[in-house]
Amino acid sequence: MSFEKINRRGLLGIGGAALLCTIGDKQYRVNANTDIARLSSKLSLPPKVKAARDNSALTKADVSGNRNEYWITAEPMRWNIVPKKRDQMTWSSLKNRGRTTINAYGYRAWTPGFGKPLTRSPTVPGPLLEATVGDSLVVNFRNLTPGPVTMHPHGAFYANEMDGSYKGWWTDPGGFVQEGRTFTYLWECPEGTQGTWFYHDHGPLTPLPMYKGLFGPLVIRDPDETPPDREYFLAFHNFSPVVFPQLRQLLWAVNGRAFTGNTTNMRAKVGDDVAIHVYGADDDLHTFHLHGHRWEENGVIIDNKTFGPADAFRIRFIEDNPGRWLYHCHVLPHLHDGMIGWYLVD
Ligand SMILES: [Cu+2]
Repeated sequence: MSFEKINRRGLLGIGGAALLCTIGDKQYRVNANTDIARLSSKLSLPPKVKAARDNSALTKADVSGNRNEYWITAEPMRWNIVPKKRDQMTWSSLKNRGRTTINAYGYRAWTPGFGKPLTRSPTVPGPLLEATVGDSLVVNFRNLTPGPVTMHPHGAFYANEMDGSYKGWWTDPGGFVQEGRTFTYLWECPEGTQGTWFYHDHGPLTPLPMYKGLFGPLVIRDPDETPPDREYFLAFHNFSPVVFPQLRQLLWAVNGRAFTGNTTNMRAKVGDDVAIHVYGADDDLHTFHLHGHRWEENGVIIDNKTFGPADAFRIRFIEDNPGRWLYHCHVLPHLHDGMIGWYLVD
């Protein structure tokens, strides 16, 4: 068995090129007809993955501080990007844009021991993972999708084997979680890890599962900071016809939905201490622009912030301006094709 068979360039090139995405210095091809189950069956198992038992048994001694434990699945699902079928701002029907329900992937949180799901279906983005400086995040991850996928965190501290990344021959079991298997990740949150982060798939099929919806917010809180009155997490990303054959056009999304009334409605009252966490979960540059408001960054007052892939940040302000406001990406085609939402202040 030749390890060279796992060459991802060859793997994702099957079926003809439609999209080239670059990770590091390599380009990968993805298209709408890419069959993940079929592709996965061609993958050879890296030796450490083959040798591993079903689970990495974490002992209590491994875990420092408070144990913040999660049970998370990755699952295939049907997902409607425009469930209201309308753009509320223009009150126009979006029927002319074609079908908006796709075969996506989502992460979903469960009660301890994978007892019961906490939401009716998986979601894009996945559930919020939360910790405070000093805590450990213990994430029991079960893969219910047809190909190997993982969870890889940004920001937290983790040992090499808890990276959740595919590394070819050197891949650890957490970097190649096969269908039906469970892996327990331990991610620590020592001083210096506080902030707004996110997590996403980083398995051998990268970037396909991430395009399909496998990402979600992660926050590590500073215990010395007063919690805000209102808090929102916004992922900026897209759904491409290159990955979803159901779509007629590329749709730009916030938290898995496109257009006002479909994307997250943020709400606050005058006087509230508001925190908005934003992260980029696709390949593009975006901006976060909020009407009627401004905030400080490095001593400069701004109302629009540019961010790129995997950038994450938080803005915070005391609400002083009631009304119906828009937030959106200021890259105009993104704005036009869905990357916009409401911020409603009483
Ligand atoms: Cu944008």
